[in-house]
Amino acid sequence: LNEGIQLGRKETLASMCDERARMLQDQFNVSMNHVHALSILVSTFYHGKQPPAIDQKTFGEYTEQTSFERPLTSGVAYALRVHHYEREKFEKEHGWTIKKMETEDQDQTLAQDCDPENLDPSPIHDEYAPVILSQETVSHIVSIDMMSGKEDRENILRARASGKGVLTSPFKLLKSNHLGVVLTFAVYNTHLLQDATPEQRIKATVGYLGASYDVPSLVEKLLHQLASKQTIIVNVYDTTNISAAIRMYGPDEIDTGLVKINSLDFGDPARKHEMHCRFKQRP
Ligand code: WA2
Repeated sequence: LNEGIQLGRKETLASMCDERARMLQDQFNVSMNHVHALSILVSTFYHGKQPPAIDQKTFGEYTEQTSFERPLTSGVAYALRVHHYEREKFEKEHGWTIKKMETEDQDQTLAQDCDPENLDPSPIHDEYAPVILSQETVSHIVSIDMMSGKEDRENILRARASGKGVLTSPFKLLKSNHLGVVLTFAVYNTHLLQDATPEQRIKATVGYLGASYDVPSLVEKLLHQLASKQTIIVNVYDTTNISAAIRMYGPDEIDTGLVKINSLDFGDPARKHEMHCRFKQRP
């Protein structure tokens, strides 16, 4: 009889975890597809028209009104590829300088609220990726060079060489107290064939469309829609480096016996994620 109860508990936990993992993965996939579509929108209406047929006002309104299409995201933005020889002209045209991203170890009191007005100009590099269009929710990143942040830079380089949507490891997003991830799609100036080489892709790159995911608050919102928060504890991990998993959501894991592990597919084969589910109480 006891064995039967144990088996029932195990099955209950497994089905609850499967359901949550599937929901999270599906919602992530849906928003990834819409971010991809946004990168085509920018390609068509910003780069495909002379002068561009999208400005900040249009992009801001469009992305705000379609935000329901991108569950789990906290905002989307577009960063333009600017070579150093174009910098002066670019800055004059936009009326602002390209800014360096504020990092953790820098003095926060000098740049309170990450107001771009208080940030330092980006030091000289071959190229930059300043944000020129943003959803209102992430307007604080406008004018910041996304290549000046380690995680954002790695994503940009990987996105443009691959032509695929790519994800960062979890890191503390600007103006957020939680760990989040950024999804990036490169925008190209020509129609590239499916089998274009990385070199052809890099050469044709004109910008980067990105979305930020504030994982803890957005996963919380998702799981809240389901009852049973009282029954099970859910954790989400980035397990790309199996010996140093990063907890993205949920409390410190304590051993309560039974645990169900589901792998999550967030669409970037270079990153691995898992959901761990446990009962709150022992039987
Ligand atoms: N978006 C929002 N908050 C952030 C962030 C980011 N990156 N990086 C750090 N905090 C415009 O890949 C291009 C968005 C980067 C895209």
